[in-house]
Amino acid sequence: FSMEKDLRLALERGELFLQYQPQADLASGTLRGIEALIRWQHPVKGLVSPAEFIPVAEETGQITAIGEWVLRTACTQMAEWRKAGLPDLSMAVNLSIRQLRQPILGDMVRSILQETGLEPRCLELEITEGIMMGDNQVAMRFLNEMQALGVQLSIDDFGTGFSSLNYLKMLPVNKLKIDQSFIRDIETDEGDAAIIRSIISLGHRLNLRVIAEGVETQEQLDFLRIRGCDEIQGYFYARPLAADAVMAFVRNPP
Ligand code: G
Ligand code: G
Ligand code: MN
Ligand code: NA
Repeated sequence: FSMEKDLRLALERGELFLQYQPQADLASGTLRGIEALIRWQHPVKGLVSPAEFIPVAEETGQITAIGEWVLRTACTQMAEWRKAGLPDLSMAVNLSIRQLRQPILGDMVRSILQETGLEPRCLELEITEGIMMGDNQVAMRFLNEMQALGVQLSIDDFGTGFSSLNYLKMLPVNKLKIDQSFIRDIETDEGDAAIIRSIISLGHRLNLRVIAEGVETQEQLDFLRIRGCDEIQGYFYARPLAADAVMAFVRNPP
């Protein structure tokens, strides 16, 4: 089993697909956005986790083609749902650092938006703090271009990476996503609770929305709501859904 070779075939054979995880507004309890999450149904190995194959795709450069497929598929899907009556929500797509170092990424996003007719404000791009490391000129130009276009930007896994608050101030982002590792023991670990409170107030002082990931219980949700967190994502509200289950979820939310 060579993952690199199989991954090359995966795109051609249609083994990659997306799941969609709903995100809720904490104040109103309503659906606010959706994150697209890649999945790989390998013919022999079964379901392979992106945690396993995305790092390989980044190393081999295959992330370029895969990333373009993810963007096009997610935007096409969202444009379809918008036509079918889905309200004005955002579709969040994960970008890897390697994609952000490519000068053509801006053109790609713009042409995909044009092709699909999706409104720029309905696309949200998730980047990680790692973008602040090393030469980030290309990435900064891309982020500024996306902001000017009206595309939303968020920082994923916030709090786990190399975090320079000085860079955070310069990044044209709209939202912080608190990493799920801080949410897990929210009720028992005073350190995690303190970090969550700090991220929420930091985000709000910088005029950013704050979303918590990996919320699995009512207690975690209550903790976050009381502390003023804006949104949640996690199994408690909804698991990642197959595309054909999303409209049913929208019509009949929890
Ligand atoms: O969905 P799951 O928890 O299995 O995802 C594991 C990891 O894979 C997460 O870090 C997530 O951000 C990442 N991931 C999921 N979908 C994509 C994608 O389309 N592109 C990139 N670059 N990463 C993704
Ligand atoms: O790194 P990123 O935030 O993009 O990855 C999100 C990942 O977290 C997805 O792979 C998704 O499957 C997973 N996930 C989403 N909600 C929950 C949750 O409530 N609990 C756990 N353990 N994982 C979750
Ligand atoms: Mn993400
Ligand atoms: Na995350």
